[in-house]
Amino acid sequence: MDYNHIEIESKWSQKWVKEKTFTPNLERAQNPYYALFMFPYPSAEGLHIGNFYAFTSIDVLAKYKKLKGFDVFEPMGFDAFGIHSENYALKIGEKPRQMLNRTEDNFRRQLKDSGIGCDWTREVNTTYPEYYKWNQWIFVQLFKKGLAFQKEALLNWCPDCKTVLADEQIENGECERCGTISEKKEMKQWFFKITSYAEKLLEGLQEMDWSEITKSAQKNWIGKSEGAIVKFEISDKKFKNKGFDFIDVFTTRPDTLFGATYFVLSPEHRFIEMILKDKDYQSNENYEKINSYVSESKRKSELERVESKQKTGVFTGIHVINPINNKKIPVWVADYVLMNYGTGAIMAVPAHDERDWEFAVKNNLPIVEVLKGGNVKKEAFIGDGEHINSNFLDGLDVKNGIKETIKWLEKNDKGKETINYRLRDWCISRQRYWGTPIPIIYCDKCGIVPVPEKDLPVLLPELEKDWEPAGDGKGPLAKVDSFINTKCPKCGEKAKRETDVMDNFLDSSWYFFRYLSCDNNNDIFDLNIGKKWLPVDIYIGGNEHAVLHLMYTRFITMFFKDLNLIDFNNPFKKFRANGMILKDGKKMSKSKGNVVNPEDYGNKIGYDALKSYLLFLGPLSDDKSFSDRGALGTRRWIEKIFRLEKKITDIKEEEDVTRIINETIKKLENSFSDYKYNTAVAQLMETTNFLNTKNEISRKTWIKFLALVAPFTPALAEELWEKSGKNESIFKSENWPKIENLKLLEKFNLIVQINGKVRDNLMVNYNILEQEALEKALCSPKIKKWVDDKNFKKVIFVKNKLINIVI
Ligand code: ANZ
Ligand code: ZN
Repeated sequence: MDYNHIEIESKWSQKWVKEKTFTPNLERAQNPYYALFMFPYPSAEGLHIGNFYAFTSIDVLAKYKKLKGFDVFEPMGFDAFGIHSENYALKIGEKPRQMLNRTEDNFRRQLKDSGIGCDWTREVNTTYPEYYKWNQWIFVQLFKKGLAFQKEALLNWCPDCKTVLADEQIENGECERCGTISEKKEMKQWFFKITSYAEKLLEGLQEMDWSEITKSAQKNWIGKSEGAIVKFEISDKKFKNKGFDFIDVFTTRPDTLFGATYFVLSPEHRFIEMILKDKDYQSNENYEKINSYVSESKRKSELERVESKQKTGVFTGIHVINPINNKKIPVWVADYVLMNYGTGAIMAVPAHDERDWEFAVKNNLPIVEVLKGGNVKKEAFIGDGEHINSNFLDGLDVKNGIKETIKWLEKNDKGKETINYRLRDWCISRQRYWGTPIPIIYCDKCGIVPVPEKDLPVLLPELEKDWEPAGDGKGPLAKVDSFINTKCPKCGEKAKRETDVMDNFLDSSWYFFRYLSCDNNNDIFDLNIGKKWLPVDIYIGGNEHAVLHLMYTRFITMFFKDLNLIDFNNPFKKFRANGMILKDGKKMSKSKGNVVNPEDYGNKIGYDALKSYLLFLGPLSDDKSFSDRGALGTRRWIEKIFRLEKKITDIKEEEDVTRIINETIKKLENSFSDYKYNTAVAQLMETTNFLNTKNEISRKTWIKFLALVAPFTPALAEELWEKSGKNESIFKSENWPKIENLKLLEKFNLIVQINGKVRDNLMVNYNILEQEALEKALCSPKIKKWVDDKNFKKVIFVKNKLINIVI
């Protein structure tokens, strides 16, 4: 009776799909539990082991909850629009739709084969009009509330992908997708005003039961800074009254204002743009220097500018007035000041800011100490201390200095208290083909008009050719006359459609709502079903999505709440970030040839073995190293379970067996609640070995044991469950075993005597048997002093009380 994983696993995976074992009744469910994994980009031929691990981590929990009597919903879909899919289609020279038909089939087949318990009746696909209609609906709602808007912006541009990238899509100055160094380009784009939710997004983090690393990544990304805006008047008459009487700076340290000895503008600052165009300035001796410096720094990436050890910059020849002491200070341009933070201008306080100090020393600018405590001739002093050289601030510490300065600024109309966020608005426009068309119409008479809801969806036309990005800053739809030309919904005159498509991070920001009502054509989702099932109970996925996807889902969820669709702000009650799967300690990559393809292992050792091996590798959040040897070990464990079946007889369950089953139940429940699946699998292996030492196993034990292994090795468990005479799936009713004879879990203090004299106390299991008690006693150092393994005459054992060794 060899264990044939191919036969058993394919039998059960087909049966589960056919019998809809994992399809809950969403309307009638009594005990809803929504288990969600991040739906995949089908932008490869098949499943990646990293995704597969995250899916498995959700699935094992879902199956456990099902055995505990929950109505579990574990949906699956495809995040198939967007740059990932389009780039893959470009790479293999196929049209996206055609490519996806194949890859999606393959993903689906692999997931079904692997026995992941998805509800296959409610698949969602973001490229279907039934779905993206609602992306457009969301866009229109945001537009109506002033939260979708257009602006000219300096954007990150990937010259290789030929598209605009969001800040989050740039890693170390490079396009996250293709690794090309991103550039800056000025373009008109659509944005979502996520910044108006900045405070709410930050505050919400506090009560969220999410992985700490994810929460802290979000916190940093939002980047709240408290400080002040300070207004500096331009002192040179020539350059005043050109829209720039004052230039604002953002500072977190208004208390250092007396130490502000120079002023710095970012090269992209509008004031610089203005003076470079000014006739008067063009004759200024500094014009050439400034002009070439500005164009030079445009070529640098933001990261280069921030991290560069050599702080460069040039003097403009212009001055501003420090409002607190009316001193004239020089205005410089330097690219260590970024345009997209604060106001793009700073007051430089070299005595107390490291960057300013370096810059001042290099350029011979004055350094004025305004806080006691350091030696500002040697380095910037950034600690707290007593203010000096600061008039009415003298003697105050930093906190009070800030308070008093803000009071002064506000009273004298020279500035005000401000909070600044690092978070930027979400650029939603993509100059690409493979995405949701932005539902906007431009009319010469009426201006910008959103497509009326009744006319949604705006269909993405099927393009036979010229769907590739052209690199001219416009999307391929700009060449499709039948798409562009339309009528204005307001006045009926000829009008033109927007030709950009949306960032697919919108698609994935709300898909878990749609799973609940994927057939509903009237509403984005059914509110009653939503009420019952949301928020999602558990969400697992990679932490690389901490500031992209997971931030956007929170934003859109908050927006839904403001639309009164739901009454919560946090979409996921729990989120856990999973670690990476490495191969033999190294990152997997095609070039190294060490990529683990789940399907290969499914075929070789079976999916039950593969999944339980992945879980056995370590706690959910850790990075783990996959090895073929280890995977084979798990396979042998499964065979061992399969062989145990021979031992089943009609005996009564023995007490030591009840005890170990109880311990297993407890261990497993704990490991499910703290996502340490590895300890669960280890315990199950131990239990298996224990049962293997027995000549007979009772039916009762067997039934309990099968339920315990079922979340980890579902096909094997079903097969043995059926063999034991059950005719309904193990997952169909509440089969999770209960702890019996609670006393068996308790421990007590066993007194250990030598010749009737107490020599030790040992905490042992209640109802411990004589043999085990003796073994334990003989291991104790205190007892070893008196006896070794053999030199005793007899043993007196009083159950649950004492053991007396006579020597
Ligand atoms: C004067 C000052 C004195 C500053 C001092 C710091 C220390 P966080 O905390 O990150 O918000 N800053 C403002 N805008 C900037 C920009 N666009 N590019 C580069 N630097 C900029 O940092 C706020 C501080 O960073 C601000 O406070 C400003 O320098 C600088 F002893 O103003 B501070
Ligand atoms: Zn019109």
